[in-house]
Amino acid sequence: MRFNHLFPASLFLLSNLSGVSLWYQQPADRWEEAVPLGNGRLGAMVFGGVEQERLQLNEESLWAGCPVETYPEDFQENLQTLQGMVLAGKAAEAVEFGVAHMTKRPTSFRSYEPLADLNLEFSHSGEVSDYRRDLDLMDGIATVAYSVDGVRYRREVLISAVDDLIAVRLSADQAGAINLKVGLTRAKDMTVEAIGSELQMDGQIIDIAKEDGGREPNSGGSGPAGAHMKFAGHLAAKTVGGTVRAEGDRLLIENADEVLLLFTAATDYSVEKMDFDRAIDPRTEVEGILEAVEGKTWERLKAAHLVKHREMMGRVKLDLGGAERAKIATDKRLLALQEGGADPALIADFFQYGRYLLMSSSRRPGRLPANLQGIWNDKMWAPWESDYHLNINLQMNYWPADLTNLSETVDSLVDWFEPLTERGRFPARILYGADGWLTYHATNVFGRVTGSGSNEGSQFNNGFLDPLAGAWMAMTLWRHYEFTQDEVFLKEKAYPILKGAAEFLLDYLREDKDGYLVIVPSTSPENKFINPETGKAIRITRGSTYHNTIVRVVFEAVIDGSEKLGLDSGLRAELAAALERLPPLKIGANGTIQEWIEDFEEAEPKHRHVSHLLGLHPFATIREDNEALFKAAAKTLERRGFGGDVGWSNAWKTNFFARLKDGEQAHFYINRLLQKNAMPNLFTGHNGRSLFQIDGSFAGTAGVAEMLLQSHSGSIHLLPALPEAWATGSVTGLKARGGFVVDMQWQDGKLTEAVIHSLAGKPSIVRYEDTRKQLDLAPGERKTLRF
Ligand code: FUC
Repeated sequence: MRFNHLFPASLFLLSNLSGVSLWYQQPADRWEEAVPLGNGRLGAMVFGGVEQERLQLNEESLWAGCPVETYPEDFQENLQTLQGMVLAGKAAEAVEFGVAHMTKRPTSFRSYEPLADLNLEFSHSGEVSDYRRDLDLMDGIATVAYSVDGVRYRREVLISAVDDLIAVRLSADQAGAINLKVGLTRAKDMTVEAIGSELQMDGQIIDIAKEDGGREPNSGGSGPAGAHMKFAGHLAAKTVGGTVRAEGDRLLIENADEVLLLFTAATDYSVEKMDFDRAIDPRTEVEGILEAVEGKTWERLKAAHLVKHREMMGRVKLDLGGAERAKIATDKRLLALQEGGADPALIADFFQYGRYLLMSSSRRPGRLPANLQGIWNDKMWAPWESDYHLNINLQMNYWPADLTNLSETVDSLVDWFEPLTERGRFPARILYGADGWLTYHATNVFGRVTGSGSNEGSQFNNGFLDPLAGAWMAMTLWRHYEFTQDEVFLKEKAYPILKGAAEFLLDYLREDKDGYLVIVPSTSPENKFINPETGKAIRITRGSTYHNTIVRVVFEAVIDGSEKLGLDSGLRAELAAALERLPPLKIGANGTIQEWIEDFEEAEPKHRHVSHLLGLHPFATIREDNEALFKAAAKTLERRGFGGDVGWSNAWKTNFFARLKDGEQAHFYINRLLQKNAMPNLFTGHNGRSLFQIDGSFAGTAGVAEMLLQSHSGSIHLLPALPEAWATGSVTGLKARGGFVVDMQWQDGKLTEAVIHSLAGKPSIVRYEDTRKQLDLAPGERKTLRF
């Protein structure tokens, strides 16, 4: 088939100029060129091929494996031995001991899997012209349009959160022109039956042991073989004109004027049980969803979807200038940026795309958080299992949630996190003899709460050395409360979870030789220092700055929460006393914030993690009013540089520099993220532009917001880090802590007007440059400030 790439300007005018979209003049060749859709539970990547359309599908809970916990024998006794070694400075022996005695197979778990592919095979011949595919972010609709043999064809795809299904609508400008075959395929574990105008798919994941030829990328093992999660899907085709009938395991549609395909899927997973549950019949679930839309037309489904989608996406509008570049295809704009051109409007689109991705991967009807790839994964064994990583990645996923006015995306996180913390009480008691709960750095839908890693070394060094990862994650709930001021959420969700985290930490702290309370053994994700005695790189120590910061912010939050709720005065006093005894943040001989309690040299000075600056971002223990720490933080970032250009790390640095009020450096890093890490569909990679991870998108979006508005230091700081490149612009709908929504306009680098809308009636101080204004608004009241 010949392909005419030219796209006439007249067709561009028909496209949606007022919205924000990704658009292309050719179909996707690779997955990283396809565009994502999602409703929080179902996901699809739309390729937009002319003869072969592929919709790569996901369902959020479809994981291989089953619940597996690994409790190393005699852990508590061995922990005491290990603590003794670390406190006595015998780091090398401690690691050897830990890996040998405090690990257990299977060290890891299986992967999040793709659901299926929905394949549409069209019988076209002749030259294709006027091709265009786009993803309208404001509408949540992917559209493919092209002409063949004088007929203009149009394909629209949406995933409705209202009706919980995928809808594909095919139309043409001539009657009877639509001919195609519709099929559902999967690499394994699924059968498909075509009956009349419907396709029924039934699945049962069969995990195969390595010795029987199964795949095992984790050398420490990933859990037992067996018949695990079940799933089902159903597709119904309706046509206007023409015919539809079953042919083999596909549907054959002939001479239709219009086609509507409705698809939904379900598994037998239960988030309450954190397991599959044979009492759930996925087929029944699917039938229920499709019965509820019986008789609904495309127009009705689309209208309901648009109302909901536009309401959420439309809460924030961002204009950084340069909107005329929207007439250039997204991949070409990205290339131009990667070659050094400026495109502030592409940064604004990337910002909106991050919001779009978050609401598409973490929202009801979904009950699970956005995983390492959001919800989109085409690999039977995804990198890092596409899991929930709690030593930076899952935290990042929720940085933009409240800030960019998508607070309800946190609900799906809490649906999963709350039962996870309940499961985490057992290892706290059994492994540490402690109250409260814990989770380590990598977990999954089965609620893994014991250490994991690809092998014993990783299980110990990344996993068992970091039982504080969950406590860090819990601070996401505290921030959600700070933004929403939702007292019921505080009382019922955030406070009890944080209290459990604090109880664990309190029991786990030990006194060191200097009289400080420290976590021991301790680590700084996933960096090593040079052991001064052996000259070798090692991770284990006591009281890393990372752990000290987590302990501090969790204790402060629980003290604050308990005061607000009038609860737990005894615990509050204990936490306050412990806070006094935590090690202070230290500045090392080279002027940087010390990553470890001793002034060790980093094994990798440019390491992607910058966990010793947790106090700069996302927390606020390193603030402007402490000039020495602020300067040392800047020096730390200078020394770290952009390291290996890991996507999420470049995105984090945008946030760090925004907090340092350094708009130019923040701008450098958000550009660098797009230049070094963005793929044609604006997903970002872990290794340069490959190895997709969603966290770069989410942290990048949060970073843009932090450049425009900050509220972590007791004030609402307007335009704290505006770069020269965004001299004139506007934003509406960003949120600030204390229950505020903020709109701003600025010109030639100066704020001209801000509207502060109070939702909760809390007092606040509004800050711009050196001016500070006290605001006392009633709930629902708004005030316009002119500058
Ligand atoms: C953390 C990071 C890696 C990667 C992984 C999923 O462990 O150190 O770079 O992002 O998570």
